[in-house]
Amino acid sequence: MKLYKIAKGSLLVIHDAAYIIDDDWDKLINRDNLSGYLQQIPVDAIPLSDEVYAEFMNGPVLPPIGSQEVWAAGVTYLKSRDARMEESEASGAASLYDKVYDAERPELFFKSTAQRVSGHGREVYIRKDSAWNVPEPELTLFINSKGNIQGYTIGNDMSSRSIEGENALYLPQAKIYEKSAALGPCLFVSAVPIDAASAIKLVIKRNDEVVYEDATTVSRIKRTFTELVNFLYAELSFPTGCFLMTGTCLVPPPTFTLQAGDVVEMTIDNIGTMVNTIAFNPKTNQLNQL
Ligand code: DO4
Ligand code: MG
Repeated sequence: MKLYKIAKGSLLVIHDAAYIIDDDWDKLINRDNLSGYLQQIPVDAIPLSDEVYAEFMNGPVLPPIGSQEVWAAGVTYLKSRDARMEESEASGAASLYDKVYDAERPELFFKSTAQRVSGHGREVYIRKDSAWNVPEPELTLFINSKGNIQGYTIGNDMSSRSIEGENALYLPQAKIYEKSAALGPCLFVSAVPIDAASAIKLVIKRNDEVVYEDATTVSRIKRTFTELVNFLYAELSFPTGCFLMTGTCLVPPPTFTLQAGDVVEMTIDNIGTMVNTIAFNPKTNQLNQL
């Protein structure tokens, strides 16, 4: 089942039929057994006609988030560990990434408030004070307030490799700025955990030409989702639930950096494709001293 957040409420797509749900988004998704609740919707509701459904799907889709915080896990795939060890060699921080990959405690960091999150079909930003920028496609969990995973979406954990590589203590600046996170296009809800064989694919286009393309599967993750959730919820409460990006498994080569106008397409089996265009924030100014 796919649950979309749209301007008029929520759109549920189940067994090739679509239904509008009127509930408040936070209330709708923050429940135990979300999949059981959604499965009951067709019993009382009338499906949308094909024309109305198509009209909704051609309109803007909002990121599937209400008031939740977005958190992220790091260095959960070998690819991320190796890329970060390489970029931080000069700063002397390479061993941090090596150690955290094997440690019992995972790397978890705050990524975004809901208001800074972008969505499918929208822009994400690169920093003007960063020379090396990449998107990070991440399977993202929606966890309810009780700590139970209720759904999955695609997360774009935009990152400045030059700022993080300069000094690991700059991580919040490399990761948290306006529109540095995107979620979408929908929440995939299932009674069983998402298939570990699900493929994650990243395509980056510049002037309509593919400049980077790669894919792998969720199964290559080092940690279990439960392990990540347990550490995140150990001393934090999330009254309306929380989104957790589970780490990147794809990193473009060191010679690659994003440019304004690039189009980033992230696809995860069962969830769909999220497309973002890269831009600079028109409201910020380059700092003179940099
Ligand atoms: O250690 C820094 C961030 C790691 C990260 O974002 C990732 O592995 O996806
Ligand atoms: Mg990441």
